[in-house]
Amino acid sequence: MILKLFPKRPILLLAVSLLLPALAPAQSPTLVNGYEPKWWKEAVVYQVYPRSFQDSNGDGIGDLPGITSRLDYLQKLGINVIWLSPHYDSPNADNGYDIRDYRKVMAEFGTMADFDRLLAGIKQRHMRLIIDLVVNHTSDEHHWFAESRTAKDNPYRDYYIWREGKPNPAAPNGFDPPNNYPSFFSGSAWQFDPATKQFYLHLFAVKQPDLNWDNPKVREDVFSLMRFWLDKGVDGFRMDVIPLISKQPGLPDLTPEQMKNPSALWANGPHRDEYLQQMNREALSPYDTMTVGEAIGIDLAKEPNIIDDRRHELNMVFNFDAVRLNRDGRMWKDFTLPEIKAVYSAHAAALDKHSWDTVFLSNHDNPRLVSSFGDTSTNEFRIRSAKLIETMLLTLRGTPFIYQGDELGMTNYPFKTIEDFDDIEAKNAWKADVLTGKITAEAYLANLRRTGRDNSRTPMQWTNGPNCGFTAGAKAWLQPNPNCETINAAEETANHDSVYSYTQRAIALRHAHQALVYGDYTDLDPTHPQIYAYTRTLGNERFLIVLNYSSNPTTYTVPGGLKAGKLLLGNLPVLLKEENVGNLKLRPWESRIYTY
Ligand code: ISL
Ligand code: CA
Repeated sequence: MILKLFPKRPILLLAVSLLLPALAPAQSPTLVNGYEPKWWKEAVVYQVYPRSFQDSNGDGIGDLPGITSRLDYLQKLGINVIWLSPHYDSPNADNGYDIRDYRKVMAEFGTMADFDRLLAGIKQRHMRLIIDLVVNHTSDEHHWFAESRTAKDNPYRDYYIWREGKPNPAAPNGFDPPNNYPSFFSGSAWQFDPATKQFYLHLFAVKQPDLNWDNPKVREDVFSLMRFWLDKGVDGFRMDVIPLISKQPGLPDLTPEQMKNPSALWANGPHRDEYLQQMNREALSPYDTMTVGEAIGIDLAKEPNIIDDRRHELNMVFNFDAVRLNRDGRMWKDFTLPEIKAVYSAHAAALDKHSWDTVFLSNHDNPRLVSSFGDTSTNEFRIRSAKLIETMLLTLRGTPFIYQGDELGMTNYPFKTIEDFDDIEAKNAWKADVLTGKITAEAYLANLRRTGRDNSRTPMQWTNGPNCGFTAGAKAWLQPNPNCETINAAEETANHDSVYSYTQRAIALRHAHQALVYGDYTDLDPTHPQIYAYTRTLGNERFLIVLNYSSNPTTYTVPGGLKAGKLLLGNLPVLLKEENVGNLKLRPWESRIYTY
């Protein structure tokens, strides 16, 4: 058509063909059920904790070549995106969440060439990689901080948050901290630094000083290191405690009310959204990225401020309402199925089609999924409940995240003494609470065995061999769980009825049906104490998911006269007569996905 217009003028023709697209209004994407389709909405994400995934050189510490050697295993599972917990140079005060050099790979994990090989291997298998962006704080060994602490007029001084202490002759060093902020890892959030006789802020460990994001140079340096990894071909970021970056002006003391949940204040600073929009503009928008923020302190109702796609900040966040249902502060607390269902109903109500959700019940900061939300009273119930929970995660609305080992039904570890633990959060609290007599050692350990982060950090269980096949070396950095005797990838990848093989089938089902991604979600029976029954519908694609979240059998009548149609996937063999019926005979921890 255009040729007819300009027969004799090729240059003009070329110019017009280049210009026209720019002139034509941007094609609005074809929405699916009102959602803008995106690869990261259709993805299933798998979190790798590199220290515990696979050791390749026998030093007992997982590493990047180890992960590369297991990419076929992940591809076969069917996952689309790998979230790699921090791989950067770090003195490991908090296992990598304390970064010394953002452009260098941790020596224990390998070299930059190892990283490039890992990334290439992931791309070859049509998967993607997001890395962990830890920029609320750095390591105190990062050269920015090493410079900053030398002198008050050092050009990097304002990269961190330094304040005068309150004179108090009785206090160590003669000063009390600038305010009453507590650290997440026990004690004050302020550390006195003798060199300049001032305190610096560290909301986490003493070796994790908080960056001052109000300093535009800090933001520029962060955006530049993000571009460094995006230019390498990384597909996005999981952002560590990112809402905490905008501090309260004047840093006044917390009120007694605020002291009950400081995150709620710290996560809602005055410049948070401005800085995230600047980050999106200057570091993310030039690339096709996925971003997920770790939104501690953000109420569900406020999440759209960060994830509504019209605000150009982040794609999604981790909300902790579900995963921390079994916690009251640090203490374990029992929970009920209606409480779980209430979380997802609240999410469905709070997040419209411009605000995409995440679905997860495990990560490297929480105890093992099946031990916390399933039933490990028998091996059979461990397997069934692990499959049931994967069914739930893979059919609810939002991008599902699987943590390494969940696909095997790995459990908590039988920790005995405090010496068995590695986690700084656990060790600091032991000093702060047990050694000061606030809580007995027995009570503390009993709770930690159920809630401790190290439960998820024990090495991946590849075989029933020495060190569970995690390392050919004599000793792993953290003891592998002896139950790899029965729970291991080698056995499960060869067993059609294993948690691994079932999870593979559930992921394949999600990939095959857009309704399980973009479909409307309806909880059919929110108050039922034992059954979780919900639908996902998109046009004439209609799915009914029924989960018997209990160790007791039951006969369940699907509400609203709804008939369960064809069975697509069950975690137990199901007799034909259980299709096209309204009454379902459900065994303990049985899950079924039907059309209807
Ligand atoms: O909830 C917690 C504190 O009580 C933690 O488990 C956790 O510290 C919090 O969720 C923030 O986690 C992130 O930042 C931490 C790091 O230790 C965690 O591993 C990371 O996920 C500091 O970087
Ligand atoms: Ca190693």
